[in-house]
Formats: sequence, structure tokens, C-alpha cells
Amino acid sequence: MEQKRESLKDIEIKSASEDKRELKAKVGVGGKLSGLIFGGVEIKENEISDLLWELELSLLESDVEQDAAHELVEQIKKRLLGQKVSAKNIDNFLNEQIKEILKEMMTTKKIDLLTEIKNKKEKPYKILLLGPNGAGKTTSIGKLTYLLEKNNLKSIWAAGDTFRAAAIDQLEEHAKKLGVRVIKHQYGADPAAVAFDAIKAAEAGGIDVVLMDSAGRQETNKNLMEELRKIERVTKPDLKLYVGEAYAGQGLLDQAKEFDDAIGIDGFILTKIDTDAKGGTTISLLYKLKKPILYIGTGQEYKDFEKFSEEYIINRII
Ligand SMILES: Nc1nc2c(ncn2[C@@H]2O[C@H](COP(=O)(O)OP(=O)(O)OP(=O)(O)O)[C@@H](O)[C@H]2O)c(=O)[nH]1
Ligand SMILES: [Mg+2]
Repeated sequence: MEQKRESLKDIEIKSASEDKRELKAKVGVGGKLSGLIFGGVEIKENEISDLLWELELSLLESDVEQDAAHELVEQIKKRLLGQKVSAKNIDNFLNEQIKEILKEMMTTKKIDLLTEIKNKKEKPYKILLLGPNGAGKTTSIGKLTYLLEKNNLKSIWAAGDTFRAAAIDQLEEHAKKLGVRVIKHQYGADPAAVAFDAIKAAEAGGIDVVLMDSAGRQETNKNLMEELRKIERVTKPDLKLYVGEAYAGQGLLDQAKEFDDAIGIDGFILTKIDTDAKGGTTISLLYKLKKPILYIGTGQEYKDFEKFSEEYIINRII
């Protein structure tokens, strides 16, 4: 008994590099012996408490929200306790178990956008992008169009940010680069009317997808949230995507929840994962809100856009 405790007490997490930890188990001589003789080392709570604490810290460092990190570690603990592991395989065992549990906790209903668009009987497929200021909504519209073009799907844009000075010009600049038509009104016009016109234009032109830009807003701004509800009522989007910054942590969770309560979100685009975000926010977001992340933004160019996968994030953290 004492011997087993000795053997497992020095299981530890080592830093693989500055920004990525690797779960590394180190089993002492006692553990190796009992592992060899009995075919396995039984994992006990007091023996892994340090390891779990380290794991929780590393999740928090990766921007995983506190409750989610704690819950995750609790689940991992439950799975590990009482298991018999051969001392030789303990590194792999811990790594695999932790990755597996993380992946399970990130599982939501998936949305395969290209398939959804192709399967929609009546064109166009309508996508509304919404979220806080500067998160990357307009850029993501460009990235989506670039992706759709590569899949032989045509899009048209609704210049739905009639609120911020220069927003329409910014959208038009992107549109020129990508060769897309923009439907616009004057600044200060009703964005619901702009989006409505864009849908009509798409119907008339047999365009596959309408991408509706919207002004950045905070959930506390009642008028702008009401405006968003009107856009949603008038256009009945097939997909409402919340665009948020990958490193925004708890703030993003709280805000996305408010937007979801106000108009209902179908999924997420998380941007700027290239700017040092390890991506732990994605774990808490999926775990807490149970809505899929469709794409992640990995840079400022149109091509810097990847379909989300759990492995991509897990491999950045562990
Ligand atoms: N590094 C990086 N920058 C990004 C990414 N996505 C967007 N950006 C940059 O973020 C800034 C804001 O992007 P916009 O697309 O204008 O954001 P927005 O949500 O439309 O902003 P508002 O219209 O002001 O609410 C721009 O400088 C983009 O180039 C990304 O994935 N990575
Ligand atoms: Mg914008």
C-alpha cells in the first residue's frame, strides 16, 4: 500500500514548451516493480491530487472557464480512480484519458455548413453574423465567401452595419476584392430593410447564400439588441452565427449567453486564435452553451479560416 503511494506520488505534469504543457507521468522504482509483478498500479485519489491540480491550472492558463475546468478535472478524477495501469504505460494512459474526456465534454450537435447550404431546397441560404464590436464579423463574411466560392457557391452581401461610420465602405472594399455584389442603403438606414433587399436580389439572381453583416453591439445596448431582433424577424435566417474573439474567456461566455437569450444563436465563429489564444475558451463555450463552433479564424487573410475540430484545440493545450 505504502509502496504504491510512493510509486505514484511523483506523477507530474511537465512543461513541454513555454506555451504548451504535456502530461507526463513518472513512476518510481516501487511502482515499476509492483507494475511488473501485479500487472498494474492502482490509482488512488491522494496519489493523483497534485497531478489534477496541475491539470486544472493548465486548463485555466489556456482560458478554460473556471467551472468547466473544475468539472473537467472532476470527471477525469472519477475515471482514473481505481484503474490499474501498467507503470510502463502510465504516460500514454493519462494523455489518452484526458484527451478523450475533453473531447467528450466538447461534443455538441454539429453543423456542416456546406452540406446545409447544398441541401436547402429553396435558395438562398441566409446567414446572419452578429456579436460584439471588432470581433471579426465583417472579415469572417469575406472568409466565408472565399470558402463558398471554392465550393462553387455564390454569395451576395447585405451591408447591415448602417450604424458605424465607414462600415459600408469597409464591406465594399472586401466585396471588390472577392468580386461579390453588395446590397446597401444609406448610413442610418434600417438594416432589416437592407437584408430584406439582399434576400430579394439573391432570389432573383439564383444566388446560393446571403451573408448579412451587422453592427457590433453590446448586449446591454437595448436599441441595438431590438434592432437585431427586427433583422431576425424580417429575414428569418437559416443560421445565426455569433462571432467572438477566441481569447475573450468568461466575458465571451456571458455575452454569448445574453445574445442567445435575446435572439437565439445557432453556432459560433471564433476569431483571432492566431493571436496567442490557446483556445481554452472553445472548451468552456461548447461545454456550457452546447452550441457548435463552425469555424475558427486563424489570421487576417481570407484563407485563414478553418473548420473547427476538437482535436485542433486539444492538441494546442495538451
Ligand atoms: N489576427 C486575426 N485578426 C482578425 C481575425 N479576424 C478578424 N481580424 C481582424 O480584426 C479586426 C476587426 O475585424 P472586423 O471584421 O472589422 O470586425 P467586426 O466584428 O466586423 O467589427 P465591427 O464592425 O467594428 O463591429 C480587423 O483588423 C481584422 O483584420 C483573425 O482570425 N485573426
Ligand atoms: Mg464589421
